[in-house]
Amino acid sequence: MSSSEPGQARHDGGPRQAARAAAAAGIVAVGSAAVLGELLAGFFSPSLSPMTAVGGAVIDAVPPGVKDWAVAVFGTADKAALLVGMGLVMAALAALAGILEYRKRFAGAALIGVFGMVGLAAVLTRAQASANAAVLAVLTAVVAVLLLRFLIRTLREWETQALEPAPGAPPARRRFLQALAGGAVFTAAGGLLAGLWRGAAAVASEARSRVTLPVPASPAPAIPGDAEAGVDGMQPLVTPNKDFYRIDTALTVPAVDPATWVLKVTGLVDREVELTFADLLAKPLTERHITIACVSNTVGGDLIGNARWLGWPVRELLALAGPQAGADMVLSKSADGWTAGTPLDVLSDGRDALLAVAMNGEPLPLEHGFPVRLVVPGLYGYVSATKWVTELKVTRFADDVAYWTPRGWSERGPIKTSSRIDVPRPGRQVKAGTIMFGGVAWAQHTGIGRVELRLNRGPWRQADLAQGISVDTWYQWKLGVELTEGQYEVQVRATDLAGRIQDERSRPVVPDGATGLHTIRVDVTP
Ligand SMILES: Nc1nc2c(c(=O)[nH]1)N[C@H]1C(S)=C(S)[C@@H](COP(=O)(O)O)O[C@H]1N2
Ligand SMILES: [Mo]
Repeated sequence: MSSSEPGQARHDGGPRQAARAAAAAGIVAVGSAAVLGELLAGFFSPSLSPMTAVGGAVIDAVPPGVKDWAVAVFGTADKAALLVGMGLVMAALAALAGILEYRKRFAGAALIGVFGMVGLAAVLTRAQASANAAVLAVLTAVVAVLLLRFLIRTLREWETQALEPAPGAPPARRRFLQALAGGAVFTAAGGLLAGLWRGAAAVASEARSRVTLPVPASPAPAIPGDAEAGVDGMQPLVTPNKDFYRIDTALTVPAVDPATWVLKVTGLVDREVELTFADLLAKPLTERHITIACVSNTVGGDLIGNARWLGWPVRELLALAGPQAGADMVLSKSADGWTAGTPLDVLSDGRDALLAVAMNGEPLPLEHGFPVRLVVPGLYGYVSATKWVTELKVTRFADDVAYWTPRGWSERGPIKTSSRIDVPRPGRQVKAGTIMFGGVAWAQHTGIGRVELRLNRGPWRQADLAQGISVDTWYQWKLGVELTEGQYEVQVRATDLAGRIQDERSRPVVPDGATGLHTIRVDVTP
């Protein structure tokens, strides 16, 4: 083996421009990793983007004078200029990391590590900081280090082979150049794609930040003082937007510009109607707490959330259009082509089915359907809660089929009455004495009348049921039970305000929602 330091090989027939090759390796490694991070953020949620987090932190850290200067020079392109500037700084650091790694193993990796930590700090200080965003930032840095290590190792092999040509050995030169070219193409193509997404998402986010929500004509009734059961460790009665479950088929979050958004009412109607976002905001809006749930929510699962929605009642829009005799379904279409089929009578029967523009006092988050979505009390999301909605086609179940129907899910999807134990948390050990159980129960649009708990299949005991915000929301409940050491199986069941007990038979989520009793095991220690 040659004992020469890699750096000395430069003039001996190895890669002549070793430092330049190492710098290129650094740029390609960091570029590929950063683009991968942006593409993953594009797929899952724009709020995870490491570049956005770092850019946001830079904006927050920069003195106001510099900000004013940037706006004066770049105008509305100031964000784009910031991203380009960040790209240049990253490229320079990446080149340096490449050269350092080439001179001394792990030196470049260490530099990337340091900047990965800075990036992670930026992610964690953001208002939307989440564990997933932190994971993505760390993943990006790890991928950058691995790629850099691989490229520099191959570069060194190239040199070694140039010094001591080994017949039959795979030419490292070719491998290095191929990997470099492949990474460069990925960075360029992926970067372009991520840039286009980001551009569209930026337009939508900008527009979202400029929306002024009107004061509701019919405000949400105040939450009753005794709607919270007051048990430690329960989920909040109103789910914060950032914790709200998200389900959709959208590979990338549709970025809809409210300036060009229109909602069309078509099909079996006397008059087709078109509504702009401005038209919608000018209507007398209704604000209500409504708990929506996914048909894929398993018994005890968390694909359910309660929010305060602001919107225009769908029945008023339908009344403008005038549905014709024979129509029994409204096929709502999303900007991304997804569809839901909702019974016309549910949308007309007076319940608060809304064309919602806001969630918990904010314009809809992009992931939750900005600028406009449907929210229908009492129906699972897949047959009612169309996000990024663009059309309501009045039609008949016999003539039109919604997205999930041919995929094995029922045409109709009323939410099934169900209940859940949230406290004590599963697997948590509890001490003998009075143990506080707590959870939620829901029977949207009917309301909950009673919640009961049973231990080890004994008699049902009635829990303390908190007041619901309305019959369209979930209800919290609690029950303190005196327990001695031992193992307990605890089950909950709800009865709706019409006196119907929830279906106790265990059935899967397909085709129209799971049934059965949420059952937990509790270990009581002395
Ligand atoms: N455009 C569109 N809207 C959609 C869906 C979808 O896949 N695409 N999924 C629906 C389903 S199955 C559910 S449960 C709810 C979830 O709404 P959320 O993501 O705001 O919680 O959205 C509904 N609206
Ligand atoms: Mo769903």
